[in-house]
Amino acid sequence: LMRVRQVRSKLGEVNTLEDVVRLIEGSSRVLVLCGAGMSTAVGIPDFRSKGGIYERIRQRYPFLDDPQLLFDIHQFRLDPRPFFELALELLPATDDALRPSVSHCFVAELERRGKLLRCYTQNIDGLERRAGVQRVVFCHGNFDTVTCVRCGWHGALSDAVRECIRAGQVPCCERCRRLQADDEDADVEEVEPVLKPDIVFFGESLSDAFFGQIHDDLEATDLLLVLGTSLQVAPVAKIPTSIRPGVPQILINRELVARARVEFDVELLGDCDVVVAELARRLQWEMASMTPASAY
Ligand code: CNA
Repeated sequence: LMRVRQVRSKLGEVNTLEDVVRLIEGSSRVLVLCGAGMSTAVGIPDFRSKGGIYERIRQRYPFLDDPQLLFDIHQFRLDPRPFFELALELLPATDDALRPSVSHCFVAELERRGKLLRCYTQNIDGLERRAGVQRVVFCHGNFDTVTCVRCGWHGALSDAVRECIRAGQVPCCERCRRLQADDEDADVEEVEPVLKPDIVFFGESLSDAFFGQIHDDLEATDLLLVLGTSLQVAPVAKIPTSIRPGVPQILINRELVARARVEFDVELLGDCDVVVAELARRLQWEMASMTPASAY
């Protein structure tokens, strides 16, 4: 059952799904730009949809002017507790409970077929990697590692740290703790040695991986596929307007993306898993995981 809700196109009103199929067939350097909408089907809420994380923040902290403040680095330094209270909802499970979505698998399939130039993800759930995508740039970092805000110690997110966050506590740097315990003159007024997950907060710079790669990729790509993002967060949001003119741009999202709508050649509106499953069917790609979770 086809549930693409709306198809708009600068390439012509008819057969736009076929246009996209032909563009994918003819492309060898697809740049995928994706966001939280890729993972909602597997149970991770996005930021801005109804029932999403921003709505939960508004309910939980009605006195906050802006839900974004929970992910603001200055706010985090002042008080990291609200972030960690919410991190539970963004923290990927340790086990295999969290499976990549059909859309993640579609990106992996693009790569397997030698068509993926790069996947730029704003997501921090790491599901691209779990789906097997290797040519991925985590623009906003991810939860794999943590850094001590006081001493700069950097390491993997251990099970102990994960447990601590799951228990609703603020994880602290053991190294700093030991030094503090040994040093009787320690200044108790010093910054708390909080372990901050290496995700990019508002007010922080994007990963080096992003800046090291994006310029070349903007030049090299021959097709842009934007999946499950409201394109509200710069500089990632500027990718569609920074690509060479003439490179086709496709949006696959539940809703139109207001700020960039004039940029897209085709807008396939609907659940991204449903849309990419239909594309895969028309491309005659046999893929193991091509049944949208919502179909069950
Ligand atoms: P957003 O602003 O919440 O936008 C998500 C977009 O996806 C919206 O336009 C939705 O309509 C759309 N959408 C939601 N579900 C689907 C679906 N099943 N199919 C198609 N479209 C859908 O989130 P963005 O990614 O644009 O914002 C960037 C932030 C969100 C990044 O910095 C992320 O780190 C952050 N984030 C990440 C995760 C994650 O890692 N899974 C979860 C929540 C937030």
